[in-house]
Amino acid sequence: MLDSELIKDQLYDGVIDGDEAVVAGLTHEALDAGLAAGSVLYDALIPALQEVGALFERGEYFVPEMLTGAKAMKAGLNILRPILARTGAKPVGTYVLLTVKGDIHDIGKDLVRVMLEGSGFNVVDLGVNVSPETLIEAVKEHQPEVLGFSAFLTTTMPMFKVNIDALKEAGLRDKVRIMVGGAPVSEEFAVHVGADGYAAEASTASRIAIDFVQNPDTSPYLLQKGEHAATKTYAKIKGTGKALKWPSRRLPAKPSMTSLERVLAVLRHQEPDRVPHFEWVHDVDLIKNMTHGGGYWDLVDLLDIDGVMVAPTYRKTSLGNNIYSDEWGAVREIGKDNYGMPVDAKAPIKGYEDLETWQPPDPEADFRYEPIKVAVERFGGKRAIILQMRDVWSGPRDYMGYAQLFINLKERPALVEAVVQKCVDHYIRVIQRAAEMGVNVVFSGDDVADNRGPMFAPNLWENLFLPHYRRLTTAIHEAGLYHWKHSDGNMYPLLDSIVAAGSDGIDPIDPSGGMELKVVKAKYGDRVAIKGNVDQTELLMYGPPEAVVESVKSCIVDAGVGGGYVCSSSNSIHSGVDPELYKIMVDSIHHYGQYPLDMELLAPAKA
Ligand code: B1M
Repeated sequence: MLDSELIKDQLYDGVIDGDEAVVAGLTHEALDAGLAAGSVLYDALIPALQEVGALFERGEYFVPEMLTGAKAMKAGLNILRPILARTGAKPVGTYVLLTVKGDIHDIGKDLVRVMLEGSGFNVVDLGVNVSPETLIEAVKEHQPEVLGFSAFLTTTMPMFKVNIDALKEAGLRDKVRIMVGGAPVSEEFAVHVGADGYAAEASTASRIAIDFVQNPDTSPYLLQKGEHAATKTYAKIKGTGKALKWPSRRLPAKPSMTSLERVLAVLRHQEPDRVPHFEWVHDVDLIKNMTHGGGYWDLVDLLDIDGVMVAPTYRKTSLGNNIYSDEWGAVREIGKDNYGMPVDAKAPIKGYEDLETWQPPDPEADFRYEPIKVAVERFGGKRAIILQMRDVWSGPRDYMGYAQLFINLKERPALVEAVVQKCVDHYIRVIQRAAEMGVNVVFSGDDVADNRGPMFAPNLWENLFLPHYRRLTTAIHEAGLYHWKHSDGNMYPLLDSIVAAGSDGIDPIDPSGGMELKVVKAKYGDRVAIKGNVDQTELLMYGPPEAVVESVKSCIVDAGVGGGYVCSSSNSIHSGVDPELYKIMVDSIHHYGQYPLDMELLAPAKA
């Protein structure tokens, strides 16, 4: 008979390694060897998953390791569950979890779910974009001890309070503990909305939830309302009421460069006549509002935006109810911000067998290039025409499913690479054709990092993704174009390789990820152009206007000296951005960004 301690040690290691088959096999062995199901769970599986969470918190594990660890743990738990049920063991408690209405980010919530399940909770996951009405129904039906709300956007964080008010109105608020979390959420905000708990990480979230159930009155994590002085207003600031004063130095009647020359000068690390401006994405309704019903290209003219984004066409087939399928085989649901979010369960690539039939759309189809033709006719030779593409990450994310991609990175990296290969082959051909039509720059928006850093281990970047990334940048240069790389989050660990791979520009030097323009400028400014980073998570939403002006000035001081810099938001002009504040940002760039830079003018305003 096997030593029971040895089996438990091996089970523990199996979860740490994320090895589902090993954990399932050892769980059977442990039971056959006479170990109690409870002992297997509480002495091996639960401590192992807690260690996986701790490794993630310490930055030693990434999302793939966390998801495969949870999957392995679940393989053991599924075997134990019927036995535990027979012996009368009950779940730690019931936990209803959701991402709030208007928000479709799910992976952070999913990690919270796996940690809760691993800690013995019965989790009812309501998914993303969940309305208060659905929440109330679920609370009535499942009577959870704890409710968890995730929000990942400043615009959706107020839904915490809307949900809590709805619970109050339904007479349910006092029956549950409420926890909140998500990248932009803070403990202070949790207090502000009247939640009971907040956690920055998934593993802490599950520890607090256990505490809520076991020590409902004395939990040390219970937020002490009133003890945390709220320093932020969390309310829309309407501005200070004072009219903004622009510097007395007059704008030249006629700029000495075209927008195209300006952007190209930046890409060659030279000083243009003034700091250019363009954005990766503008919200459709904001465009309509600013142009009185016009489109993106009207906005470009209205604000004198230097770079024009244009994407190839991929046809959609409507499936009704805001759901459509696209030419890549993905099924998408249109939500807030008009984002066509892939429905992961319908992702076209589930396994190697799908690779034989799954093909990217035909890059030779002429209709794909219609928007490019029109953009070149309207703006060619005057403004920089920027082809909006992807590079190595978003393809597998959308065609395998986000969570499944992370799992595949650990379990089937060759499958992921095959998808990357096919996507990049397609992009290269599209880029070649677009180059022939007069495009100037390729801009690839592919988010591989969050606030902590890259979402997967560095060796995967080096060995799996980077070779294809290099293939892409080489093809872009061979087509006579420049490449601008966009990724959210803390990109510091990847920048050396991205710059070495030949990218010509970096965007948006994300301040939420702790990145600083002046640091990137000092280290890479002689090799790449830099774009960013006026904060869109609060400043461009709430102001005040004077702070927007000051932020533009400080960005120009940090990154604009000597040229090589495009001033823009720190992500996109999304639906929460105030059009007036965006206009003030653009006007500030025009007024303060003229070369030679006037450092006196750019000095911070006296308080
Ligand atoms: Co979006 N996005 N996004 N995005 N995206 C963020 C969140 C953003 C911070 C990027 C940035 O500005 N740097 C920004 C929000 C800024 C803000 O408002 N404060 C943003 C934006 C602006 C947008 C769009 C508006 C962009 C646009 O279209 N113009 C749009 C909005 C769509 C919508 O929801 N309506 C959008 C779209 C998308 C994609 C669809 C492309 C994709 C989501 C895919 C998906 O989720 N299936 C996406 C992604 C991937 C991101 C980033 C890059 C990464 C998010 C992620 O998966 N992180 C993100 C950048 C960033 O975070 N810096 C960004 C990995 C995950 C493991 O971490 O989510 O932090 P995280 O979860 C952690 C903790 O927060 C915590 O535990 C988890 C594990 O430890 N936690 C909890 C989470 N929930 C918790 C609950 C708890 C307790 C802890 O208690 C209940």
